[in-house]
Amino acid sequence: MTHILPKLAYSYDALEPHIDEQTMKIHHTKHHQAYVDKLNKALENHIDLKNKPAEELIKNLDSLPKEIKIAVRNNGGGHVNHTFFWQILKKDTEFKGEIAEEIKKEFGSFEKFKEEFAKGAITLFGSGWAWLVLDNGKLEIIQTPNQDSPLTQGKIPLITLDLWEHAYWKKYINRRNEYVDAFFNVINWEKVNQIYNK
Ligand code: MN3
Repeated sequence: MTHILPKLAYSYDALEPHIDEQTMKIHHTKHHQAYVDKLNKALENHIDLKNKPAEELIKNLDSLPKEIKIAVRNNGGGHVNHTFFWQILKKDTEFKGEIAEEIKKEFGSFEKFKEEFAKGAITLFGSGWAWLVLDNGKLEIIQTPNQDSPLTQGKIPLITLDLWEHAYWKKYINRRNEYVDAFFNVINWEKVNQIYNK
């Protein structure tokens, strides 16, 4: 099995004006593609690992041979994180369903949740991701550096935001806070609710 770049379920301009077309296109066809290519390269001589889904590799990083662990952590992580990120993006879906109820219960209100998530995203030092995850059934906002995935920590991702500069510099320059604000307009709540219910 060779890992391949997943197709997006929408066009590159579907998230405008919040995430611009050119950023989406480069992010998907160049950045994400590069993680896929490097993951395949790392697994080239590991026939036993080639057929495993990337999520499995990331969940079990510690069991990987030493010589490819870092490459899989970075590039397998990059592949898995981006694949997940694309799925939870859609413009103008409604905040509702079981996940909305759970968020209101855990954080007090949607506004409070936004505040907490934005704080997690803005305070991340350097490149990485902000996440809403399920940790033993409890909602939690966390950060991961680089391309590290919550899957490695046994947590289940529900929402994520790519905070590498390549995800926003074209439109937002150094204004990460504006990018984070805009993100709340493109969370695909239908999808997040589906994942939560699974
Ligand atoms: Mn990225």
